Amino acid sequence: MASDGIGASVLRKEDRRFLTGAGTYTDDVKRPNQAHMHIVRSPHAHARIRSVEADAARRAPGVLLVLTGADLAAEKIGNIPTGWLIHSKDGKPMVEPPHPALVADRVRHVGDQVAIVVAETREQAREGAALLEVDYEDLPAVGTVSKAISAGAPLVWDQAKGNTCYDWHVGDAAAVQAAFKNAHKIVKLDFVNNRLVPNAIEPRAAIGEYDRATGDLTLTTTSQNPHLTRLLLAAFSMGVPESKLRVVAPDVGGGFGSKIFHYAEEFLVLWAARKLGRPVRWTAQRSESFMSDAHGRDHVGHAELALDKDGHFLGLHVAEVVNMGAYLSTFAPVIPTYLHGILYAGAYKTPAIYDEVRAVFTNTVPVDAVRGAGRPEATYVLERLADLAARELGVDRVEIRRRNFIDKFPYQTPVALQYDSGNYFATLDAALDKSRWSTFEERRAEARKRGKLRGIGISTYVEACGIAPSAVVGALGARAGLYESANVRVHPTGTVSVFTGTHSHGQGHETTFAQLVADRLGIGVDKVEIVHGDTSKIPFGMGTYGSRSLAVGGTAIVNAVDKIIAKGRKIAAHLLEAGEGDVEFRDGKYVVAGTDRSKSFGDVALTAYVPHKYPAGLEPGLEENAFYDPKNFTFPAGCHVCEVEIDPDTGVVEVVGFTVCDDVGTVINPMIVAGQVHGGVTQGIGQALLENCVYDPDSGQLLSGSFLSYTLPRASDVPSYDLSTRTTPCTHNPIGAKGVGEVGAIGAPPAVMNAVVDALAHLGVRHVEMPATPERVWRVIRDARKA
Ligand code: MCN
Repeated sequence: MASDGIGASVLRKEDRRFLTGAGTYTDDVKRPNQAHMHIVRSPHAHARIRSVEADAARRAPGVLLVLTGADLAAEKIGNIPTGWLIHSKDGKPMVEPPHPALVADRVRHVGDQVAIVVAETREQAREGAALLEVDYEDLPAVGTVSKAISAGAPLVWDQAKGNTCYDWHVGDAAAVQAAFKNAHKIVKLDFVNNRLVPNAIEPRAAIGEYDRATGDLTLTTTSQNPHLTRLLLAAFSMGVPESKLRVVAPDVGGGFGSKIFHYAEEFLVLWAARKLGRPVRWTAQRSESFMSDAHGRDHVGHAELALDKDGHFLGLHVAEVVNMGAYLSTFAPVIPTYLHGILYAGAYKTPAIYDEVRAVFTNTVPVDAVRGAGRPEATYVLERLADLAARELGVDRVEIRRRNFIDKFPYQTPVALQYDSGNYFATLDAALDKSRWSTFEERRAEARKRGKLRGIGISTYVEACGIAPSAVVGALGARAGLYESANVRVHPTGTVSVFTGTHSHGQGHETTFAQLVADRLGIGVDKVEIVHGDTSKIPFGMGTYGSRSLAVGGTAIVNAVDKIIAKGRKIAAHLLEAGEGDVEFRDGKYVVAGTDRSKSFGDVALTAYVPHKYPAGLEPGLEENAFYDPKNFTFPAGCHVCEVEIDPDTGVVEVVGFTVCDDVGTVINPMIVAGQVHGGVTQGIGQALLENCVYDPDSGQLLSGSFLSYTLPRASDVPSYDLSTRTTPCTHNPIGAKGVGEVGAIGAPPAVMNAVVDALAHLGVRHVEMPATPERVWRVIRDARKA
């Protein structure tokens, strides 16, 4: 292993610019003659637009352009499309309502875009917008899932009866019914998976530019997925070939899923720029982010687990209603279906599983992927059920998991997935050991002396990430392929530029991908540059989401590097006057087997570009492309153990210990992997204890529309984590890597909630809903004591 190759905690190359304030985020990009866009957003959750009076706004100082939904409709500009088609149980396609970039007739959530005002300055755009008069006729609204399915609920879309978008299922209903008939015990759980606002540090921003001479359009945007954005703009709204449209996602300050999607604002800045012949920019205010970034989670459901007398899981039935919001965001339909229902096997050999998912429209911001996306929701239900089953059967919580663990691989689950590798016992044992699980009761007793209720919780999760292969997802409704691309360009001096279709917005690809290449080529990490986020430079790529970048994008890179090595072998063999088959490539050198005759990678690179002594018939140059379509998902897994202390007088839950042992396959950079888990666990603790996006059920008003009412975890809310890994390599990619970007957010919430319930179990508490805020916990304790 090179000292900075695979397995080394190389410091992040990108941090030099980030830590010195030299990063270039979209809002840092300034253009000569730029104009500023302000978006007029609906203050109503549901209203008919009677009229828009724009004359005063148009006459306001500095205002250059005002455009409304009527202008959009007049130009017959296409709607924002959805990337996945789900079919209901009865085979019917989901209801797919139009999603215009500006609304002309009926607004459907607070924050819906009604008009844009473009002016010389940001302030003038805002002041001009204040003069725009929109006459709304308020309509009855639906603010929550429960309201959406209630009898006589107003309809968000007339064509979606009962507000239903689709009614999907996975698994075998009859097998589950049979399992329940033979059960010794059935454990039941009503659950809510609380709605989250993604809240990346950098708000969304976009700059549109139009070159009148060439007709070229450039969009600079906060995207996790620049090629997808280009494709959707070219095909649906801008009406230009891809060659005329460049999308650049420069440094992006976090996304957590919310920047995968194509948003209206990306079209609006381009549209306005083309009309004005000037660059047009927009950056969201934080309050705008709350009402326009896609949200996450938001499930309400009921689950039942059937067990035999020894605690073996026999069957699982889950029925849930999930929120789509007012429109279908880019990947919304797939999140609570193929990224959710198929996760209900978890780490267990449950032979029969059936999940029913009814997706509903509400007058709220669209709901789509947020870190974990569908998988935390399933893991939460399953891991809460495992704990409840243990308690109700009188079996130890750890023992019930061991008894049900999948122990042979590959393993075919009853809900479509085939796990390729894993060792759930190894991560469990390590986490138990490191968390000092066996001596917990001493700590509980000590805490009680201080008046604190201490609890410990466990979750043993499995994740499916790097969603694949394209043909399979295509059959399931994906309207895109899920491969990844790489271009590897070796320069004459032997340095390397790698162009990847993935996008890094905090994950450290510039370092880990460089390690991957450096390791393979036997050169230093400093010799490798990673380029991403610019459609004019890189081959068509699918971006970053679903913890796919290393397993899918990294494999494309490895495959391209292997082509480089193979071509280099021909050049080296010629230089060494040896047969190609006799030349080995190791530690950065081509060596004639069994001799000390060799040529360095640098010598070969130079020869490729100065081909004076060169194999006949071989092209000069050293540059290769690869597109990689994975054969399967990867299946990270692991064990999270959380310890909490609750103050019974205030209901405040303090996380006092958090231990994680994950299996993410071969680890490229342990420090970066730890950082990923760290961030994910913190978001998981946030979901469990603090974060809750609340809409008023009747008015559809966003009640938690700022950081005054929406709580993100801060450093003081979390302890130091004990993080470790145990490795079973992925069997179907050459790196052996599984994803890590979301594991923390998946494993953590049930570990925290199981700890909270454990702390309160002696009071007869069976379940506490997320987020376990002080008020909620205080009420639970009060009610339990009364009872
Ligand atoms: N890695 C590694 N060894 C492994 C697995 C991964 O060294 N066995 C490294 C990778 O090379 C990469 C990082 O860990 O540098 C994360 O890799 P991966 O699991 O492939 O995830 P992605 O790079 O595809 O990132 C997506 C994932 C998702 S889906 C969300 S949401 C998320 C996350 O990453 N959003 C993030 N982590 C985030 N981190 C930051 N800082 N900001 C976000 O918005």
